[in-house]
Amino acid sequence: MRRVTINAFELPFDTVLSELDRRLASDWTFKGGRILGSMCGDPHPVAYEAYQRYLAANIGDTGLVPGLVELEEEICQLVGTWWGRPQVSGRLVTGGTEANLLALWTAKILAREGQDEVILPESAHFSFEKAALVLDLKLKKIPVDAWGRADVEAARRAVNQRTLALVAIAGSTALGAVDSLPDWADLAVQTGLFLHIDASFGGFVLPFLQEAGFPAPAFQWREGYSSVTLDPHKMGRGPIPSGLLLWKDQQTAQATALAVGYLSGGRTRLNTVVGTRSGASVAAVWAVLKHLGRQGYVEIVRQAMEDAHWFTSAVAQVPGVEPVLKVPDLNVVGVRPLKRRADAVSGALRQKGWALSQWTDFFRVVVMPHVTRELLKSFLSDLQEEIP
Ligand code: 0PR
Repeated sequence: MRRVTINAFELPFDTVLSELDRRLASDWTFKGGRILGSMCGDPHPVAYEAYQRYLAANIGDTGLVPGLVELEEEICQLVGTWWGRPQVSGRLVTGGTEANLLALWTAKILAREGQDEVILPESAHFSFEKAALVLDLKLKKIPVDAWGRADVEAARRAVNQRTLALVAIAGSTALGAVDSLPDWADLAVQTGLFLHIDASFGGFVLPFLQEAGFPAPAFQWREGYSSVTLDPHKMGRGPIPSGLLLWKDQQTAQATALAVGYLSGGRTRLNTVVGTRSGASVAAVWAVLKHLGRQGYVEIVRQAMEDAHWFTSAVAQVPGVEPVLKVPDLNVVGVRPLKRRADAVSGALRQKGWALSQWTDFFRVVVMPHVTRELLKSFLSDLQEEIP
């Protein structure tokens, strides 16, 4: 067993850091680039810097950090503007899981007695399973089409007296598929139901696609949207942890608020799941947004989409595999081996130094900024060797 000590001075500062480096040396990092299956990536250098500076700040104690509170508001307003609704209210949270939980919690508070079913696509992330367990809700899953997009008509048929909320996905976990958001918005308006959009992945891609020269599925905030999840720690180049929940307005955002009287700034209302929250994440996300600006994200998205399309066509040329979608909506590419099991192929590729994520009959390559064209070429040659 490893020896645990209570003597804080046992290892000198430098030694403990080099020991840390030694212990973690064989962990995978984004810097090496060979993590192909992750929706996270290396944060922008300005995020590293900002995060370190404000590591000790707790934005959960709002009275202590009015500056950070203002930055959080600016983050929400800026991202809301990119989504076509600057008047949103939002919170920077730990990621998509917490944001989705917070969204469904909001829906539950606003619901009538007896409403406890959430209608969502079968492509939804497993965070909704957790949210349903925590909030004691039932999930009603509807099928997706050949493009991985939810069948909104099936959702319409599934609505009944018990329906509490609708969830649509803008960038599915497996294939980056974007549901037909205008149809979901119409359904929400017609039924008066709470509609949450999970744009954890697509949130920092969709607003920039058109300018980057790619067809953009409709995403702009419409009447009917109640909340949207977007994760800076996925395509936003923010630090881990950073997720974002945007509510349509201040009133909706207040549904989960709890009055807390004893904190140093006086009586305040806190509407997040967690109490102590990372001020460093807020500072770092603000810094990345301000540094990259709209144009910076357009360039990131242009590169990622060019490489994703190039990779999709290249996979189509490799005998024995096929891209799951002929044209991906976003920079996520599913690769289906035709004669071997997907997990066997991804396992063999892992031996060659590539980290992938796999589903039953395909594996996923997420073309994050650290996944360069050179790297994809080298991956393809290993894939070709593996698929004779
Ligand atoms: N919604 C969608 C559509 C997601 O894809 C994810 C995570 C979430 C919500 C939950 O977000 P958090 O993980 O931030 O709570 N999707 C990634 C996935 O399952 C999570 C991930 C990221 C896994 C990086 C591994 C990894 O290396 O692929």
